[in-house]
Amino acid sequence: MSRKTPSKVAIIMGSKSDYRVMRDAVEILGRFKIDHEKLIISAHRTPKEMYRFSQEAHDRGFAVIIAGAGGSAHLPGMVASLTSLPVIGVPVTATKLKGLDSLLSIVQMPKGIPVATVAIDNAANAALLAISILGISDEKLYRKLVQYRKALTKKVKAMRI
Ligand code: RP5
Repeated sequence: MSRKTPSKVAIIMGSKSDYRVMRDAVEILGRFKIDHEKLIISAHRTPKEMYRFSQEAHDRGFAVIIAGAGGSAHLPGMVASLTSLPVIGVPVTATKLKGLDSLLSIVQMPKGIPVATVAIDNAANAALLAISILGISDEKLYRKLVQYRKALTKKVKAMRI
């Protein structure tokens, strides 16, 4: 199926418990007025739903998928294996290994099936990366991102010790 330039972002996560981290992505996408959907999909506990979502994501108009999971975090990698849309993985702190388990699960993808992995619990960066991707074909959005970064620069320049 062919589509117009898609601009919707999917924010998926393995459990409701991941939302305390993933809400940062929701907040950033909201601030940039990016159309998005939040879904709970578990690689281990709802594998059939994960498969269906991944297969349908392109036709549903998603341009980027942000996937957060903790522990043995297979969700981002499995979704990336089932769709050619860009997948950004967010390692979530959920176990006694404090997110390192999740980080290594997400980042160590085999050659050919990439997942863009952000820092542990850094869902905000996942959203900003998604916005950078969308900004390639949306000049207005790109300019907004430039302004956002200018504000960060200003903030740091104003820092005093
Ligand atoms: C992972 O297990 C989820 O992504 C979550 O981070 C973790 C714990 O899930 P719950 O036991 O809170 O449902 O699959």
